[in-house]
Amino acid sequence: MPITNPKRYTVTAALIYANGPIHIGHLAGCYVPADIYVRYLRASGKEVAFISGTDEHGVPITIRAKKEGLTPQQVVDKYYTQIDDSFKALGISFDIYSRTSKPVHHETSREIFRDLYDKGVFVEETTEQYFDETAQQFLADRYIVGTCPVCANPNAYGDQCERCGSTLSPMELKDPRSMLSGAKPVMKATKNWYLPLDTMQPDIEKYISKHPEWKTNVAGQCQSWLKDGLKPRAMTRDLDWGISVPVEDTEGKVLYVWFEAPIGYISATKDWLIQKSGSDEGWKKWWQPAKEEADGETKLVHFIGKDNIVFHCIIFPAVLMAEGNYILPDNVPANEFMNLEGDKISTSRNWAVWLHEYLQELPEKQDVLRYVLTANAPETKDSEFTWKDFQTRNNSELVGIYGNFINRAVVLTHKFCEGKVPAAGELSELDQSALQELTAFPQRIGDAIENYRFREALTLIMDLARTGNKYLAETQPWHVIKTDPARVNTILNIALQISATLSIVSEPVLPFTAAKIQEQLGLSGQTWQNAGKADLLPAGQSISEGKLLFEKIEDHVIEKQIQKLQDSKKINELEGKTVTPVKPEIQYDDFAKMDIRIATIVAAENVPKSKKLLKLLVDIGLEQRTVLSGISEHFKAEEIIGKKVLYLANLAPRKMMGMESHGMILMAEDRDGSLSFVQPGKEIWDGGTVN
Ligand code: B3M
Ligand code: ZN
Repeated sequence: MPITNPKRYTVTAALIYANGPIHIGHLAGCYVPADIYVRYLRASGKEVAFISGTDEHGVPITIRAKKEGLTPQQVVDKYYTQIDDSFKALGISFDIYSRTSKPVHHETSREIFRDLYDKGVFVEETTEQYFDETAQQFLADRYIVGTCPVCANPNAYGDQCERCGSTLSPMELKDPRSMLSGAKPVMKATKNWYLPLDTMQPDIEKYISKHPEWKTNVAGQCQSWLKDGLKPRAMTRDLDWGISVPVEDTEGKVLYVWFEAPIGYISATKDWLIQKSGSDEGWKKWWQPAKEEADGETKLVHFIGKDNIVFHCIIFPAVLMAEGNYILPDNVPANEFMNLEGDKISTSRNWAVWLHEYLQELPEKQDVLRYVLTANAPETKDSEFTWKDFQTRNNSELVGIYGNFINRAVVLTHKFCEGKVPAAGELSELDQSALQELTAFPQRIGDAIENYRFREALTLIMDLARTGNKYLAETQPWHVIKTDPARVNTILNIALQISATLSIVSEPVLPFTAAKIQEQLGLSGQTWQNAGKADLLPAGQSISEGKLLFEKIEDHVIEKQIQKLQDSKKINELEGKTVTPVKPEIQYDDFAKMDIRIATIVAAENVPKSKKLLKLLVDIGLEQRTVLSGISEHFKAEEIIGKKVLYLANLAPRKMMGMESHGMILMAEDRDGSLSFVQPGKEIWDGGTVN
């Protein structure tokens, strides 16, 4: 059962690898929802620690270093700064953005490892692993390349083939070689320490069964791991970048990155306190059960993307349970993935919207991005970001509904009430029902956020803005002013009170906008509990005219972004990152059925009314045949007469544009989509066969 009335919240957001910049997938999957949750808790007066930082160890870092020609330390320094800066600029309000390279993290991880080691939790095991004799190093899966058993890609990794997407193990690769030296790796025995998840399974099952409230996508992944049966997992690895193992004779080994990275949340909490007050005193209340009832309970919530579920729901809790002094995650509201313009987001293919670039190219639009990512959050299934949708949501929702309402309330106050909050008079039925609706919103929005339904919360926020617009449309102060100015005072008072509440309840999603509105309205120090009240703004208070909250986004802005993505696609094609996978295996007999031979094009002409087809006459030795070929966008008829080609002679005839086409000319297609005839390397007579 979830903790229902916690005294405080420890909220974490994944410690992303410091090996590349942040993109919208990370934001939608983890950081924006986490920030909404935390901002809501703070507004509700809750005690919260919002913890995150970078994960600076593991193979992803060393691989990146090799690629960029930097040391691992240079890589993590470079990306830590970039990531930290761009999160800040987007208004992600971490209490601490720490790093797993900090001494406090090394110490904390080593302590916990040593504690489990001393308690005899780990199982020591010697296994055979690939070893590079030239580099004198054991090879992590990612450091082994070879031929993919599925698609024959000669550069598949030991854990995955990036061409066909297959998950692999190093032993499956054909012709394995080391990425470090190019040498053929040999098998060598190595000793490591394993967390016996198999024997811990009953305890883990018990823990998970206490949380029927977890999201179905999260519970589903846990169940499938449990059903397959948990296996012992090595908590030390043969690698030279990471945290040294606090046990004798373990040179060349480090702590498994997924053992220590989640401990990073604990060390980051200590780092936060150290930075605040010079000592880590008090860290325990965020991580350990209360000693006395009066200390109250702490609710631990991990925000992550779906690829990290097993580590946060099974492995990290197993470590914490084995240690024994810690609270366990109360919820892990992981999101699914966000796709981009019809394709999976991919760093290596540069198919992403990068946060640092967004902030530069679309300045002052942090809230627009936060809004769109929340409206399309992949909460229950994968979702999709498109620039067109981004534009529509901005123009018709943020400008058309939200901005429009606030703007009208403020402008009308200046026009009719000298820029001061007018006093409300007697309330009509319409006024009363608008105020009644207003009162209910904060609680409904809060409930949605507390239950990790951020899309629903945003819909409700926009419904409140719609309520405001509807109220103005129905009360029509711009007409009423001519006959009943006192009535206008009441209407605008109510419109301004709605604006005030709207600013409070939308602050978690739109913090920059909420701050602007509150500055305009002269509203400060309000809590969630006050939201919905009809007297947030005292009569007589000055309202400043302010600027427009949102601007329309023009087509050319969006087109530039779409063009950028198209450019990446072209580069990928040229670099061969999108090669068509090999078709399923066939037998020689399948091939032998085809009659491919050399032929000469003896005549060619355009087919009237067809954009693509050329009508060709080919000499195949025995006879001349008519072939309709879809190549007129690539070749002019007169240029190709006399060309030798490969010709599939026994393809069943087909009717096209009222003519019969016999056989098929074989063409090769280049990366950019251009075509070429496939020609024999020497003069071969027409009718010569290809086998
Ligand atoms: N560094 C994976 C990632 O960056 C991993 C998360 C750790 S959370 C403790 O996606
Ligand atoms: Zn493959």
